[in-house]
Amino acid sequence: MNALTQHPPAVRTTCAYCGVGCGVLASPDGLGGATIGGDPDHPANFGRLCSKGAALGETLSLDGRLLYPMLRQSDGTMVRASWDEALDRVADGFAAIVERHGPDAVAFYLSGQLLTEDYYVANKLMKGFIGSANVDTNSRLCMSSSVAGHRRAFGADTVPGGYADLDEADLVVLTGSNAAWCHPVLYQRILANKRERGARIVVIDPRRTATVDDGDLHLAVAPGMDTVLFSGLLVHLADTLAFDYGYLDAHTAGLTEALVRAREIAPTVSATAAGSGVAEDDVVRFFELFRSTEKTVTCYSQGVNQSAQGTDKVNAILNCHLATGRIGRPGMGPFSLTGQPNAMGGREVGGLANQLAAHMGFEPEAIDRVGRFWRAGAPARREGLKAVQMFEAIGRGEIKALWVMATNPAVSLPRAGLIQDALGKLDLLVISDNVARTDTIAAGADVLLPAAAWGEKDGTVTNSERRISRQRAFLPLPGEARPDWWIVTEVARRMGFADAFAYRSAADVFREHAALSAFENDGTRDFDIGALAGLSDDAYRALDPVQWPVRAGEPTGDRRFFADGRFFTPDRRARLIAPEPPQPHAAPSSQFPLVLNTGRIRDQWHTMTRSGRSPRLGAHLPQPFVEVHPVDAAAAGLSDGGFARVSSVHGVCILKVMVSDGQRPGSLFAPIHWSNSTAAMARVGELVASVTDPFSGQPEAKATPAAIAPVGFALEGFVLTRSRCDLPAGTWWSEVTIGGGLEVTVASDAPLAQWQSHAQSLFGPGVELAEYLDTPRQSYRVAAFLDGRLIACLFLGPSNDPPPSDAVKALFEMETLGDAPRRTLLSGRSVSGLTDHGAIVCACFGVGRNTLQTAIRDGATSVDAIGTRLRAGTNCGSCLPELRKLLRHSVSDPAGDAHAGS
Ligand SMILES: Nc1nc2c(c(=O)[nH]1)N[C@H]1C(S)=C(S)[C@@H](COP(=O)(O)OP(=O)(O)OC[C@H]3O[C@@H](n4cnc5c(=O)[nH]c(N)nc54)[C@H](O)[C@@H]3O)O[C@H]1N2
Ligand SMILES: Nc1nc2c(c(=O)[nH]1)N[C@H]1C(S)=C(S)[C@@H](COP(=O)(O)OP(=O)(O)OC[C@H]3O[C@@H](n4cnc5c(=O)[nH]c(N)nc54)[C@H](O)[C@@H]3O)O[C@H]1N2
Ligand code: SF4
Ligand SMILES: [Mo]
Repeated sequence: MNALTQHPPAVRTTCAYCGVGCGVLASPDGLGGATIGGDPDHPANFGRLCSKGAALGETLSLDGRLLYPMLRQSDGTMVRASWDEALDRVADGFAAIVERHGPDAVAFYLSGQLLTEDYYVANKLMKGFIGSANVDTNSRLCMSSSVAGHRRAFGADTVPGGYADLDEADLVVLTGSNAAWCHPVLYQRILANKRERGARIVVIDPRRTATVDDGDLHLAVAPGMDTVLFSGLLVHLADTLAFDYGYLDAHTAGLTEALVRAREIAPTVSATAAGSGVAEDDVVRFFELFRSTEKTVTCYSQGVNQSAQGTDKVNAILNCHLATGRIGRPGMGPFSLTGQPNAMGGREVGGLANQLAAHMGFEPEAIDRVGRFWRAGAPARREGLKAVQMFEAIGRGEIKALWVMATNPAVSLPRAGLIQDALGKLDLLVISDNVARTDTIAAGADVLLPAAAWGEKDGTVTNSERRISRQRAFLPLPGEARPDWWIVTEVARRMGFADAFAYRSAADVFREHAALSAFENDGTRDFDIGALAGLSDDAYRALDPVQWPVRAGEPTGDRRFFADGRFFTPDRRARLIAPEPPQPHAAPSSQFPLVLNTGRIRDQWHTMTRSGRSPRLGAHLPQPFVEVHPVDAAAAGLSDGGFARVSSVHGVCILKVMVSDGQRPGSLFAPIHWSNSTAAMARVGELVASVTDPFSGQPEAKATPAAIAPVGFALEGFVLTRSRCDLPAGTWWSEVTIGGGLEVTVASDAPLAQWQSHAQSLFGPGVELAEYLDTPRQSYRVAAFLDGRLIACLFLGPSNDPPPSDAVKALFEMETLGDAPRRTLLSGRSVSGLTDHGAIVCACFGVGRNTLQTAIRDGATSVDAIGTRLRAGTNCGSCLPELRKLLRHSVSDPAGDAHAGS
């Protein structure tokens, strides 16, 4: 490229997605898009990105974006408004309700996807100036059990170690974590340690997930029974004299009670095995590995946190590390893997309803200190309502105004349907989002505020290892979108708090946040970034990733907490905690005999508002599904690839069946990503009970009693379309982005004739239809052309033999078709040069299962050989676990029917 035509240099920023917090280099193309690469200098990823990060460039289009403020009119319609009108409506609405009903009649519901600066001003406005602590966040559904467990054991919400510990560990225990899919870059780092240093890996998960690599020990724990396993471990460590009594005496309290309780819960290895549902031999292997390996890191995520006993699970894990003194030193320690890009930043500002600010709670001294720092006349004096309680209070009409920022509660909270109804009851529902269409918006927003999105917003995020990194803008603000901190600041000014909200930039907010962390902090508060309080605008702009604490007057550099054995409790000793004996919360009944587990898939992010825009990401697991063990599938009469009705006492979903022996018998697993905006009857939050942990208030999202039964549709097929279209009433559908448009899977009991008569209205006026109907075979295919361009097609067949879409999709991407492909289109077969590559396994290079199987049959019998031949697996590595699985199955079963996804 000639120097004159070169684009501006790449902008260093941080990934939009998970808590690994990878550094990204974004090179804008000047046309609203950007090329994305990993930042080789970022200490979280050293240049690596996973499939989601690598596809960020495919998610930048403005289609479907919320670009202007919108206000509800008295007739119910939403119309575009000016920022002044919208901000006045929010400020006046909140002020009027506070005046009439008091500050606790209003609430904010925030998100770990806000930047720290956004989060800080929202928290300050509610807790400092409106005077209520009704600020909670989706982190309640995510990290709050870890927060509560940390605070009980350490006296503060401190993550002791860092990623480097995972490079140095000799044993990595992953419990309740599908890191291969959810923290992929970190997982690759753990695998590199295994490869290069021989580290052992133990995975504790009811499912055999992609995280279980060859040779690892997998403990398929019974749902919710981690406390039994870790109590048994504590007993075993005691009985084999593996405790570090010097450490226990000098630095901890509570051992006796914790050990007595552990002995009640899991007195012996066989009691542990029986209580946790793990084979005794495997329990012994795990206990021995843990006992004999000093450098052990235990990573935990939602299988631990999202539990009715989540906080006790966390403390049962922490007990084992404290009892062996394996904390605060290189290569060892407990490690909470955080979910969202800024879950940690939200905890730092105090975004949870039971925190005030800067890792301070509601102790009188803290209220006084924060009140003086903020110059707040009437700061909140007691904890506010946690998410589930907050929405219950909304349902009862006690909370009358709610501002939702950067989260989609009508999908992600338990009993999603009930949440949607509750939202509809509010006097004032304000939503700040990037997109114009979500289930939460559909609940009846009164004010929609267009927020700056990733790539446009500017500020900081903190990752799982306490590293603060800059998210930098590399695209202009589209339409009238504005940063969240600006929106909140403008509302605060209009509510009469202009002096306290005089920020001109994100840097202004950051400096104040940093100053508060150090304010009257004599070292008894872990969160201290006082050294950053004096950053100039330029220094903030250029800020390199930095791990906290960064105390004023101390050198910066990575550091571990608790190296000196001093904790943040009043006596500076850590606490071992006696957990409650775990009980399955609602025992399976004859009506709901199974346990529904929910979670994530590799290539989608939550409710898909960003990841759902990428064709590459959509290709991996394109339909909402439920995973079922073969024994349960046979008992219920389910067949792989068919449909099932999954129900709980709260609701019903209809999902595709995936039979997998990786599933624990008696358990079902369904991903959380689909909503009423992207599918019919696939919003699994609908089914989940709102049972919460007594300490953290975190809902149990992994174990809801459920039932499953087959559903037969007469017809099944797909629509490929450039834009959304209205399907006949009663159609089951789910959509995914593909090259050039959307693929909508459809299933229906309507007669073919009804579909045929619907075809014209389906694809709009003026289209030219090419049709093929074979009534005896129940097959109907129609393609719609407008001015010679293929704009949509519909393929339907009997549900036991639905038409495959791969070949048609390849033609659909071409838009204008020559004569030959136009003729072959309705045959559904591929034309020469376009092969049927099967479901995509490697998202980076678009390599499908059929292509991989052919290569394996042709002699590519290792991951490396596949990489050389097809490049699959050579970029981000997210698909390596699936490649290995395909290889395994192709060797043992040459016809090969391994599910790439399971
Ligand atoms: N691809 C992708 N990555 C993501 C996200 C995403 O949406 N998509 N979201 C991010 C966010 S916000 C989060 S919080 C993290 C979550 O990351 P993870 O916690 O790793 O993901 P989940 O799939 O929610 O659940 C992890 C595992 O817990 C297991 N589990 C269920 N019950 C139990 C139990 O009783 N005990 C044990 N030990 N395990 C159990 C489940 O089978 C599941 O495999 O992922 C982050 N990364
Ligand atoms: N059953 C079940 N339920 C779960 C879970 C589970 O495992 N099982 N996991 C829980 C967990 S761990 C989490 S983290 C939650 C996630 O659940 P949610 O937070 O509800 O999911 P998201 O899709 O991430 O929602 C983010 C919304 O904010 C918008 N957005 C993104 N960036 C910005 C921004 O900068 N500003 C503004 N204003 N808007 C923005 C997006 O368009 C999107 O609409 O789900 C929870 N719910
Ligand atoms: S692991 Fe993937 S999703 Fe997570 S921050 Fe890194 S690139 Fe982004
Ligand atoms: Mo999360």
